Amino acid sequence: MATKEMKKILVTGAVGQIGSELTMALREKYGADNVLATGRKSAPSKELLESGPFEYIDVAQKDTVEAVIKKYEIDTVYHMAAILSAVGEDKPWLCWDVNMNGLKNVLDLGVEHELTRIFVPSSIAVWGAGAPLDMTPNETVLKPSTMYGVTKVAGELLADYYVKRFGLDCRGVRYPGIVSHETLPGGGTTDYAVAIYYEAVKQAKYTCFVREDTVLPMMYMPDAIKATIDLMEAPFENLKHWNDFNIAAMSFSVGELADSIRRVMPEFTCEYEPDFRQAIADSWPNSIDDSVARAEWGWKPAYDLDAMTDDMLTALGKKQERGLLA
Ligand code: AKB
Repeated sequence: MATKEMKKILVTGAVGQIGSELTMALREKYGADNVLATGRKSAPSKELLESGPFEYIDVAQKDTVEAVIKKYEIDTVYHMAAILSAVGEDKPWLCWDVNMNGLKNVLDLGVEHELTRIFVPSSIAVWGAGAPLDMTPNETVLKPSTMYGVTKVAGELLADYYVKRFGLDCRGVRYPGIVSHETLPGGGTTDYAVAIYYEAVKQAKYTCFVREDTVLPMMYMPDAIKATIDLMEAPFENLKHWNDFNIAAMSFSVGELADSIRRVMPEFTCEYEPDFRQAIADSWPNSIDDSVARAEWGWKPAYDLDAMTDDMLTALGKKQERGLLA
């Protein structure tokens, strides 16, 4: 029987880039049987499937989410299911449906089932025209140009509203681009910062879809997982913000990223063929000020660019040796 102390966790979007590694970290921390991984369509990895429970749900269909909340006596949700920026421009109404109606369903179920806590992720996509590009502060103009950004601003405001109006405990961070080697990202603008490592290991060359001088805030997955769990563990009374924490780790241009790879692989070459994602990248900040997260719940990243590059190339090199890089 689940108690308030014994967390029973639901991860939506558990097959995705962050969700898949977050699920494994949560299973390690809270016990595999206490962490339900869910996805909509994509097949889960063998690791995800064999290490604990898995169910298919569609966050935009409230009854499918409610069914697993009841079945597994869920008290905590990490709501990672989302359509990202590039796919969101191709399918804006799907993006609205999944990101907004999906979030509202989860928040409503949080109130109806008196859930203990919900994680509501946001993104650097909340910014657009009028926000400072360098060291963008927590509090500033939020005028995104993408549908993804619109849903992330509205999502932050909606979740804050549920805290104030219904006393629901929800929290979230504004993720920068996340770099990782377990699960590929799908449909984001910052995906180039992952693809470049895969292509470096596979063929020592990469054609990037944004310009060489494009600078964006980025973070290595272990730091993203730590930020997520640390914020969820923070005492509520310490928080003055809830769903809109800036978190930063590093900022670099694609040229600097390629140089970091060349430190280890001098033969690596990178070419540039910018597409529609350049305009999205240009609308986002170069770097962000995360002093609010540092002050309220002790956020501090561990990885910089070269430490991340060393780890990524080692991990992907091992995958290559085992024939796991297609
Ligand atoms: C995207 O590029 O859409 C995401 C994000 C920054 O939220 N990675």
